[in-house]
Amino acid sequence: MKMTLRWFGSAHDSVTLKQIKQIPGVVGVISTLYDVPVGEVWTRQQIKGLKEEIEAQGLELLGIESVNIHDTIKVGSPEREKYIANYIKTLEALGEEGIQLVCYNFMPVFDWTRSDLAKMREDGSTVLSYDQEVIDQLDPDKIFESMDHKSNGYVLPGWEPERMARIKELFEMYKEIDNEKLFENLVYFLKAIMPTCEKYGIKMAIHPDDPAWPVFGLPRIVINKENLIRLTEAVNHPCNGVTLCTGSLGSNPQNDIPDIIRALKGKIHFAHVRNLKHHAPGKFEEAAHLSSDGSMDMYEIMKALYEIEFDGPIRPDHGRAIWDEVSMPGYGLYDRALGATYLNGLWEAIHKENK
Ligand code: DNO
Repeated sequence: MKMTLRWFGSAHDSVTLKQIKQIPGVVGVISTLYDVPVGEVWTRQQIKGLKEEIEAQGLELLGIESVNIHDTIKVGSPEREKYIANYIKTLEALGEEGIQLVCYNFMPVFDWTRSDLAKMREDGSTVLSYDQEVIDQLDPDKIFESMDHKSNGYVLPGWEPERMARIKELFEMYKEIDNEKLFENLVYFLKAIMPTCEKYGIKMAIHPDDPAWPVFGLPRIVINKENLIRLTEAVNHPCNGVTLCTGSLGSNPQNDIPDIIRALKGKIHFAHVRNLKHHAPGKFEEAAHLSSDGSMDMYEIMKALYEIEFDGPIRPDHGRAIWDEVSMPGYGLYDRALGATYLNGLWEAIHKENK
């Protein structure tokens, strides 16, 4: 595996490439063109600029998270053809620049959802948390405000203000869309882009829905082993794969993560590894990466990745806000650096045990 950190670009991230370079064992970053609106074509020039900035600090750009999918593709309206054509142009530009991993999600309207971005823990650190009862009280129109309010002034990934301003319209678009329709539209999209992915060796890695169940009555399909396998079989191509996100899939304790990893051998192109603490069904908070701080066995997760010979990029995921750091919630330097080091430690031990 290749240890990486997510980086939002110098205009949007509180963390610098120089700091990332100093985390032992981190060889690259996963980044994006944060300012390009969803659906627009990325140019080679823009991608080259990003790549060169990263390489100048001795790091590699090991993948994109995310090239987001336009809502017309998700709902399958006639305008999707234009946006699929744009997506293909973006993939071509990425391919020409040698980028071979694209993470994306197929969640309607909202990307990841949390009820609190700064839940105070006993030790004074704060974490992102989720409580279905709180979400159920919220008007979906208002959730952007409540998320934005606690974002420390950063634009949250997937919560772009220009999309959120159209939230009513977005909900309207999904009125007729159920799980099956959404799945069909996903398959349609993947089939359309696979020839381009094949040409450039670009691996598409779908990110699971977070949390792994329907929110605000919107359909959600990337939520468990069965659905992930169904998707990899529906478009059975080496470029069609998964971002194994332990935190998203693990929001539902029924999901046995090591078992999902083994079942998806060869289909996991990217891994997000983090821990959660479950309080009750539908209620959890994010934790430090360490197994004993949350509900997941991180050793078993890393062991399963080792066993399937996972060799793609991996990254620690959301960290706690600690040591007075102010950053985009979940994306500070300190706790993610601790996470990367811990995951590297587990990997080294597993590797030596297996020699
Ligand atoms: C949140 C992230 C998501 C993820 C996208 C992938 O912190 O896990 O925004 O990057 O869903 O497209």
